[in-house]
Amino acid sequence: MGHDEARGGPARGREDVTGPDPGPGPGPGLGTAAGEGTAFDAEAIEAARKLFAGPCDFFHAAQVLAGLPPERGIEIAFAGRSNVGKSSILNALTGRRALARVSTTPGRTKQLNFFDLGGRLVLVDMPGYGYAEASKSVKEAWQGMMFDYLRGRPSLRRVILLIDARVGFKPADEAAMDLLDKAACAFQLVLTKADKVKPPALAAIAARAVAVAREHGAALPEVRVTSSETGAGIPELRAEIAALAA
Ligand SMILES: Nc1nc2c(ncn2[C@@H]2O[C@H](COP(=O)(O)OP(=O)(O)O)[C@@H](O)[C@H]2O)c(=O)[nH]1
Ligand SMILES: [Mg+2]
Repeated sequence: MGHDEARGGPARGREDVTGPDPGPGPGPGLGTAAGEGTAFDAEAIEAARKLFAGPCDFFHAAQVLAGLPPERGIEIAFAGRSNVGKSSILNALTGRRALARVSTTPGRTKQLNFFDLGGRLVLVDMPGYGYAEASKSVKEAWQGMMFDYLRGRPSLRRVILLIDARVGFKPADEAAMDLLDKAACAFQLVLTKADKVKPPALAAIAARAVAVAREHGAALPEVRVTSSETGAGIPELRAEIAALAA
């Protein structure tokens, strides 16, 4: 379908329009938590559902330094602390279990795992970070590996940075966001496990996330609030990602 140029985006890392149609206004409900939330019409939601319900095939695993696959299309990477709910949200987005199972295969958890979504997008499952007990050298190795990927990958259009709504921001998340800034790699904060947090606390962490996003040059202003358990926010996140597809 369309080429990159058709999207009119300048250098990656600074796009800020996330949906095809701003719609009548940001719904205040679950799913969006930003001053300028993007609403998606039913058509966009349905097109995204179809895209994510179609084939999604694992095709490559990389220890970054050892070799990334040739670029084959727009990449969207998922990152976050271990246990943030990354496997769960990948399953929720694609409506299947196989995708995340590949990524939990022993030996693959420290790799970048690449999935082809219908020939139109590449989803990249990044290794989890931030084990409290990890040594400094392990943390540095992880950062080096992540940074190598983030800064040298023109097809990487966006990183979805997951934050556990119950836990909030940890130093490892700050470090990850600093890396993303340094790599000029556009990222979006997405809160996970919204079902585990009562509405007032959820509103507070969402507001905090919007404030954090403002502090980071590479962060998109809009924050999404999701639950892989209830499906809240998932169709909207799908639509947002699908809007980047070729
Ligand atoms: N209640 C609830 N639990 C979740 C949600 N997403 C993930 N979890 C749980 O959080 C734990 C870690 O999830 P997982 O997807 O394996 O995290 P990963 O380490 O980031 O891949 C598991 O026990 C999941 O069942 C969610 O949206 N709601
Ligand atoms: Mg996982």
